[in-house]
Amino acid sequence: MSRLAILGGSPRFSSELPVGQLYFPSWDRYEAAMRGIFERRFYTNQGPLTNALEEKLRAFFGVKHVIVVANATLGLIMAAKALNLQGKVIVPAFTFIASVQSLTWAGIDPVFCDVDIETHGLHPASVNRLIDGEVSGILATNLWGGACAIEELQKIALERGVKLYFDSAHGFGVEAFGRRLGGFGELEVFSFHATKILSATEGGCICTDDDNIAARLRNMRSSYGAGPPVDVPLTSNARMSEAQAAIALMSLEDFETNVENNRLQSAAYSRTIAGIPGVSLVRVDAASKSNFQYVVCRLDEDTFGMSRDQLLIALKCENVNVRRYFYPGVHRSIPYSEAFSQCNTFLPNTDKLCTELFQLPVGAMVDVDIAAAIGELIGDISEHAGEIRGRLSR
Ligand code: T4K
Repeated sequence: MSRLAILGGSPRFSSELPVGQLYFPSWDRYEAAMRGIFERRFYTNQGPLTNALEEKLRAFFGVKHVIVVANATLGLIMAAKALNLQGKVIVPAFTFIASVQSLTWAGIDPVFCDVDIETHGLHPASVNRLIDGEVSGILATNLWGGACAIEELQKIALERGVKLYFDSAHGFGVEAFGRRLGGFGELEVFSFHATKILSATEGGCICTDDDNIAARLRNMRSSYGAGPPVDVPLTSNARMSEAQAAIALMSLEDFETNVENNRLQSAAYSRTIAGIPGVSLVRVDAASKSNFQYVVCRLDEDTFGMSRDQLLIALKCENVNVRRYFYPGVHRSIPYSEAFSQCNTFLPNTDKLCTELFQLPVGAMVDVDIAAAIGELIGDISEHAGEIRGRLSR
């Protein structure tokens, strides 16, 4: 075993290994796609590639409408407006800040709700308790290539007369409760950011079976309105360009291969991490099929011998760029920590997950051997926990 970098050895990896899918098609395929755009002289505003992508995604998701957008953050803002949400919306604080900020941009107050410690999605009984006369909606998240308690949330939304929609930024291609994500609730929003399993470099889409919601979204997306005109409160520019759509189409062609690579890497992590005391891989059991987009680990500080953040420093020295999604909880982030200070005390599962979880490299920049080597590296670090703690406290 070579000496750990944090203790004076050389880094185990010569270049930085990132978290995130980072799919790049071959140069030949990219060049051919860009040539087509140049030949047609058509960059953006619902060109042939964007329309082809929407068509293919409609079939993929099995939904009536797919509206591709510039990124999921804009998709979430438009979703809140298209659903005519007012007053307050229930949302987890254990999420990427964009979920919550979409509400703020739409003029809605977020009501933070704790998450289930297993699914990391909204805890249904807590949601039910928080609904009052001012709550008009629930924004639930499907994280890590898994799913939240979708069916229970649907039941609550129906009984209590509020609108349910999903931030499925991590959920492309995931199957749960007998179908592919995309068709649950009023609508679902997906991210096609470069770090996601379906990449448009930047991008996203909104799925819905509701004709009116779809028409409102299409009119909002294009600044000047598009498709049959409907009344919308505001328009925006959330158009996806032809270049983004070209990458997304290639990424869609390679989707199953990329999922399989993720699955094999996840299995390699699972094998090598299994025997290390204090570290465990988070399972996404609520999904019958995952996209394995994230390899999420939980660390028990007492058993492992050092904190999650100390482990991250040791891994960074080895050129392994591990991330703490999500940290801090959104309720502890500006502007919410000030305006919603009362929330600081009663989201125990959120606070626990924010201190215990970390994401390991997975995707196109990683292979099975690298995943196994990172798993073994975590084992080496655990064996030297005392020495590393001493080094970090100097
Ligand atoms: N809802 C949820 C639950 C989300 O997680 C997100 C986004 C959204 C909504 C909003 O979706 P978008 O509006 O973004 O479509 C990343 C992504 O920017 C963000 O999309 C994602 N979630 C969030 C969880 O993570 P960072 O700040 O961690 O990314 P960054 O730039 O640090 O990149 C990660 C690693 O990859 C680094 O090591 C650098 C490397 N990298 C990254 C890019 C983009 C590269 O080597 N090349 C690249 O091109 O936010």
